[in-house]
Amino acid sequence: MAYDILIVNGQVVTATETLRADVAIVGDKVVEVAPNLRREGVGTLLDAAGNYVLPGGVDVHTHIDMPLTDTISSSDDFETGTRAAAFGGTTTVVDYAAQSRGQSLKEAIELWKAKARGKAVIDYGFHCIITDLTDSVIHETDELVAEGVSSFKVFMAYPGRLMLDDGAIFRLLQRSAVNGSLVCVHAENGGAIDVLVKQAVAAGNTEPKYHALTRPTIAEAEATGRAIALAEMADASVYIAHVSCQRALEQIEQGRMRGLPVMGETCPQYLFLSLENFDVPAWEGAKYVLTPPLREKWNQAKLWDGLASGALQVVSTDHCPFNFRGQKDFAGNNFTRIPNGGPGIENRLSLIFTGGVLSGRFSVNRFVDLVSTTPARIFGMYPRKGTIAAGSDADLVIFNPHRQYTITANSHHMRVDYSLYEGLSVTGVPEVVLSRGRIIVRSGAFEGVAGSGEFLSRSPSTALRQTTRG
Ligand code: DUC
Ligand code: ZN
Ligand code: ZN
Repeated sequence: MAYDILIVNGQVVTATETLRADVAIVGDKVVEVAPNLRREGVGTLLDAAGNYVLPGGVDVHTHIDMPLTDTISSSDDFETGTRAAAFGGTTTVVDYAAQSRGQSLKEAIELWKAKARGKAVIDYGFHCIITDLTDSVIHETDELVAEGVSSFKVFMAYPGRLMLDDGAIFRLLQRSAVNGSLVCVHAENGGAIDVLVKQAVAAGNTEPKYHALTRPTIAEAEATGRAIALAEMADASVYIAHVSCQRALEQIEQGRMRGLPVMGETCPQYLFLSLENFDVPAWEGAKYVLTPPLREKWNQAKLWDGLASGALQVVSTDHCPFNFRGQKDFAGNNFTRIPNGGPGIENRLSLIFTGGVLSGRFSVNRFVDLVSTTPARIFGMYPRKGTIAAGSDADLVIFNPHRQYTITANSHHMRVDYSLYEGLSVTGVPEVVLSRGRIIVRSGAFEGVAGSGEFLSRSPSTALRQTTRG
């Protein structure tokens, strides 16, 4: 059998090994990984000399084409957002489809499928955000798992809008233990935060930095601990989304030390940015209004340590872009009206490679584990996604670990008018990106096709408990 594509001369990196090997592709699958594979009759030969060959990145936390209000949606649609992901070496996203009050979960998923269909350039799955947990919604979670939507998100913040109370979260966790789904939690104490927000506004403290100052780390830590306790009572696994600070991380560490199947992700913004980013002229601070918020800088080192030690298992982006002009700056002089969220889907691999591997914090294998393998495992996509092995999808990145570049909004591909990392120099660039055996990015040019990405039906993760106790 002649190979359609053969990648030669590269160093193949997985979560567990680094080897000099060729990677052979037939159709949309990797068929062989071994040294010196036959070159006769090969369709396309890709020379990866001097480069790593990585499994495509798996970003399990994005908000693409997400309506925030009647008039504001996140600024990337599934074409622009997944194209930018591809430029950054990410070949799978799991986006958050949101249930509106009164809506069935299936309606939410159908709506998100319609947003992605015909547009996505890489494969995509969905988690479903539950904002209205009725008896019928509880039953519906079983059906969604059967249809490949095997994870849900709940909010402990935003009372009256998105928040579920502890009883509802507990019921969902109990059900997840039965149907094999995974509950992802936005852990912040919404009731206390809302009081702090009202007090800040009443005192005239309305600039963007007060968004961060009214959401203290203890509010995140308390909710993280409560989510873990609820999961323990329900005998369920739990996944803590977007961990931003040491105090919340401690709660995860303590849970895991007690043998509980607790998992946590962090995001590049919490590793590279801090409260110091609010030291900019007046309303430019709106760019950094994210939830959970940016923290005091010393937390960054603790989060990196958590990634190195295994206390945190995933780096996702929480890509939720809003333009500075026309979306973020529409809020007037009031932080409560600034759309929360920032762009990042394109920057994750370069940032984590630079800050993690090149800074000596962890190995290139741990890097692959954090940005690809473990997210694929936790969310029921492994080994189809997240590794390089015979039978896996040919989602691959030829990654140049030496090339340096400066992140700027002028040169990024996300449809948003600013970068959280403007002017930051990083090293590590995806030179060639393949999605299911098709070259979609090569030498800085896009070669993919809108609509070629497919919906990924994800399994309940049977390996979950072993994975997390390891
Ligand atoms: N939670 C998220 O996961 N993303 C954006 C804002 C939020 O509250
Ligand atoms: Zn959240
Ligand atoms: Zn999010």
